[in-house]
Amino acid sequence: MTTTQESPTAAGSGANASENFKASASSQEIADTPPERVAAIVTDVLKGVHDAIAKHDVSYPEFQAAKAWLMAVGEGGEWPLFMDVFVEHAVEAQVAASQQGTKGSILGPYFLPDQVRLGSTCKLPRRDDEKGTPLVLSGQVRDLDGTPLGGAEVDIWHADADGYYSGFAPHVPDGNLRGVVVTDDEGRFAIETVQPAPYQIPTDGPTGQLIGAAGWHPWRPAHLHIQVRAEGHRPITTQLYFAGGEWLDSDVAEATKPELIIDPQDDGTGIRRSTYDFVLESA
Ligand code: MBD
Ligand code: FE
Repeated sequence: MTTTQESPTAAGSGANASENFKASASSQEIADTPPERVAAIVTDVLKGVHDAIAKHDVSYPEFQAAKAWLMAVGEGGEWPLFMDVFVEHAVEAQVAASQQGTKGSILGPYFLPDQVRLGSTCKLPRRDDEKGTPLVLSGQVRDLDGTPLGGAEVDIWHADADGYYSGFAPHVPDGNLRGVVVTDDEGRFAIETVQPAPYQIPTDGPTGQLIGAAGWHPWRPAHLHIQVRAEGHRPITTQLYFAGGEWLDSDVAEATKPELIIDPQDDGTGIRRSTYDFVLESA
């Protein structure tokens, strides 16, 4: 078979993010939702399911196929992947409605806490033979009123030039292309890394099988994940995308926003450079 890029296996690309989610669940905010609200939300979710069954005259074999698929998602550890690809953008839109400053985007399943802390001008950890076009992202973190935020944390993680994430794809060393960059006194940072590739949902796992069965495509455009944190300020979780990049207009996770597209330019030495400033709201 000749394809420009091999389809990643679910295990190889790290679709199984369940263990990471469970391990980080203590640091994540898990709601203690009152019964009336649980009832109200779940009633509407179930009504959506019941309505779809009636509308499409769903058969018993289709109902059993759905159960088998749901079991496979759990057994394959793909609930974080499925939820973040197909549901998280709707939650993020609710949060975004009340957040000023830099636009947010979804966290996704591949964030890892406690990565190496780096100075304001830095190079992300990478392999000696790391593939990919050099990329430098620089900018400033500021308050809504323009005050530079020194000592802010720019937590960045992204896929490599083949679309794989460290910590999830077994062949990529831990910590690769991840770091917590601390801004200087003027809130500035300059991060050297490599251009990531688009991300393909693994086609052999249940999420990929659903995508195939529905005739959709399994791609996210190339992106950098970034979470910016500063004392006394509301953190922002976002992603940056690349102008002209493939899948920008049809992200399977529906997580792109026009304000989050950068357009790095070659500086004449083969390094692509872009600036992006992050603006945080006071907490
Ligand atoms: C990703 O890399 C990602 O960012 C999201 C949101 C879902 C799946 C893979
Ligand atoms: Fe991602």
